[in-house]
Amino acid sequence: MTTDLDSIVASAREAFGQAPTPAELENAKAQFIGKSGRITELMKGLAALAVDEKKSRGAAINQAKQAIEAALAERRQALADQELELQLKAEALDVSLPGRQREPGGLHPVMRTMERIEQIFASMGFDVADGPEVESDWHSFTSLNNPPNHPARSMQDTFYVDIQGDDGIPYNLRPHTSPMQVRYAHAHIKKYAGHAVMPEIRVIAPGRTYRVDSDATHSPMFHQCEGLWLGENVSFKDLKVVFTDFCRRFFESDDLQLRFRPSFFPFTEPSAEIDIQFRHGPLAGKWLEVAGSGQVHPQVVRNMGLDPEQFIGFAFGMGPDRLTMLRYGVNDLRLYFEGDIRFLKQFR
Ligand code: 2NM
Repeated sequence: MTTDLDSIVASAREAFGQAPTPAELENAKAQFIGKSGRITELMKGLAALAVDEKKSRGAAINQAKQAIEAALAERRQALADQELELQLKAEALDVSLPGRQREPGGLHPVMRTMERIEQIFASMGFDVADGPEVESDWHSFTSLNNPPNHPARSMQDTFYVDIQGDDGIPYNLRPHTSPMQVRYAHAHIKKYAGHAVMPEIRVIAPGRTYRVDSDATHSPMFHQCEGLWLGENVSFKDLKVVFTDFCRRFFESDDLQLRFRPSFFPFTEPSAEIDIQFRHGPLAGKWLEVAGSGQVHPQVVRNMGLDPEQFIGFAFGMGPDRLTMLRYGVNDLRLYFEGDIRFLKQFR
């Protein structure tokens, strides 16, 4: 092969090798074996040569052309392989990636508190009662000894709904769970009618309650758990024993102090606020109000369908939302309602 042909083949190889895409490779091909490519031009020049020369020169050009075509085919294959490789890489599944996850859920911290309260009181022989959140005026107020014009009955304090009771007074969203205690007492009496003896009443009523109150420290929906123990000889001493035991077990602290501070509620007489104090930990030394309580008023006992000469006892009411804040150190009530996973997952 003559040197000019050798150098054409060499530059074709180089041009093909440098073509980064199939389109650019086809452009490079045109420069050598296209219609006016360098090899094609040499072929055209053959016509002017003598027969002998034409034969040998033609064979040499053909050889060069075949070499160029071979280089072109090789490069085409290389580019196609490269493209396939890239495509496979782009479409590849990384089987080592973690799958899409659903994290395990958990009980809301307030519900955990409710369950703890229920467990502790159940272990002391208390039944757990729940019932309607839309209540009659009689169950929410009258039966609990609230006078007719008591401010708790006002629309500023209590939510009313467009359902009227037989007495013509609208139903309300219960502002406490005591209505359930009254309902429970009636059901208890009915259940044991005709029995020689009626067991005493020991019940807690946990659940949602509602008041027209909404700011940084009050939610219009909150939780309450009230307790009631009525029997032949149930005294304030029993209230102290039961509630002290409850607090020590709930807060898992044996060195916790209780204080009963005189107070007033329409449904109890006498009445007391219950304060607790820790001796250790972040809340040590401060009296913290955790419940209201008292001896059930004789009129309320009567409204429950019982004879106050025969049945006496105590009731108490506490707020699981606040107990949860104290137990876990939650500093803002609004965290309960925001549904922020970072807050909630700490309790699961
Ligand atoms: C409280 C405080 C004091 C209470 C009274 C009754 C019932 F039904 F027996 F009358 N249940 N709960 C009561 C007593 C609730 O909450 C602060």
